[in-house]
Amino acid sequence: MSTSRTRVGIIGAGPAGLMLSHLLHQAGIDNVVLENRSREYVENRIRAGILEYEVAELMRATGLGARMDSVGSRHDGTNFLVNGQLHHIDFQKLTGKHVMLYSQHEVVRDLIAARLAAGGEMLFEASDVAVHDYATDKPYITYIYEGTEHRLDCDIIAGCDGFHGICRQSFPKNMIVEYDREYPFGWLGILADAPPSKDELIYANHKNGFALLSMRSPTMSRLYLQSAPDEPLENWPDERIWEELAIRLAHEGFSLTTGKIFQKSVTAMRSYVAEPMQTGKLFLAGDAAHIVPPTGAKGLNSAIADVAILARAIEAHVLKHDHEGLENYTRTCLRRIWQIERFSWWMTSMMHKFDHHNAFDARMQTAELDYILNSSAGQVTLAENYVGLPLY
Ligand code: RFL
Ligand code: PHB
Repeated sequence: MSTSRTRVGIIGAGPAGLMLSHLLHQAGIDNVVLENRSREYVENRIRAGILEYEVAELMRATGLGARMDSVGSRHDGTNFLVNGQLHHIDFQKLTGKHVMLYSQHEVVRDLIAARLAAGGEMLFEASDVAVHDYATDKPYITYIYEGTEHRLDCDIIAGCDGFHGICRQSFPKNMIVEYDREYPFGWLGILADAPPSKDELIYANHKNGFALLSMRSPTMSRLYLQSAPDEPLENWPDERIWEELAIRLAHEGFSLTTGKIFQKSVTAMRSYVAEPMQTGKLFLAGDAAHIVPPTGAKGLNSAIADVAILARAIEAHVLKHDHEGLENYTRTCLRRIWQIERFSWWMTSMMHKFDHHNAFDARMQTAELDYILNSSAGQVTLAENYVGLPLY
């Protein structure tokens, strides 16, 4: 077995692991990223699209703003469609902030490019990754790379390995308390070669179910339909998808631009939080510790927020021997995470069709939307959460 050493061993090259690596490098703290998939795979994995205001600012402040500001687009507001009536929420007017539309896989590409340019060590296709002795001051990670077994000694291990990763599962038995909610629906998502039918997103509450119009570029649309959580894709030939989107998104003056669908997938929806997010020298960040339904566009953003907090805490620990940030890591993250969980659950509850709703429940949903979209206090609540709560 070959042995090497670094300060921080990072497991997972998603947005959380890569951003942590980038932030630590900028603070002068060496680190190694271990990822079990290939670089090509992670760079092409289609997921989120919206960056909160402060996440976009963090990208800019750490030298990652150039492509985001040229290829991405700034959204000063968004739309809610209820009962065929469009309501515009003006983030800029309500909060002085905006969001950026920029694909998660582009963020991942930018981060990988920045780490490579800085000579960062990232090992893709590392298998059998396992964490050891994290309850001591000498934790280490073992893995197999190019057929050889390796051992990486470090001071701290960051578990950024997503919901199905090994780090959370490596916590001592019965230590983690899990908070979980599964929703009785999923989202059928498509990517299509079709110019976006609107300049900003449309979140639609329709009697047939939720729909979302989003986009990736001036020639590419990203659209979603509420479906069963395990909806078979065979039920949805392209024509049926376009027909249903046209029904759910219909309103005065709107016409849906269609085009060739080149990607189709179904994602089940859940809310999940694991407490605590740390044990000894092992720290979880991003989807490894929590999941939100995508209705609030928060998954990627909360992963970045965790590692911004973790990087600061590691920096204070390593450079100033100030251990408070690391000791309080779970508490600091979870306060923000629970706010995000609440917002994502609330947006999901307000915008979807629930089959178990009776006539009263349905009226409650309509009344809530009426209040939120028409009262200035309601609009501020929505906008403030959507553009993102402060990172720290
Ligand atoms: P990631 O992105 O899952 O990255 C974890 C990385 O760890 C690797 N890994 C391992 N590496 C080594 N050894 C192991 N044993 C490993 N096990 C796993 C994985 O290969 C991966 O590279 O987690 P991270 O960094 O915390 O980032 C979180 C975000 O990716 C996630 O919250 C969002 O993408 C969620 N999400 C969405 N969020 C939004 O805000 N808006 C969206 O529209 C949106 N759409 C989505 C989504 C998540 C999806 N998933 C999970 C299937 C659409 C989908 C389909
Ligand atoms: C997306 O563009 O994929 C997207 C945007 C907003 C959401 C979820 C997904 O709330």
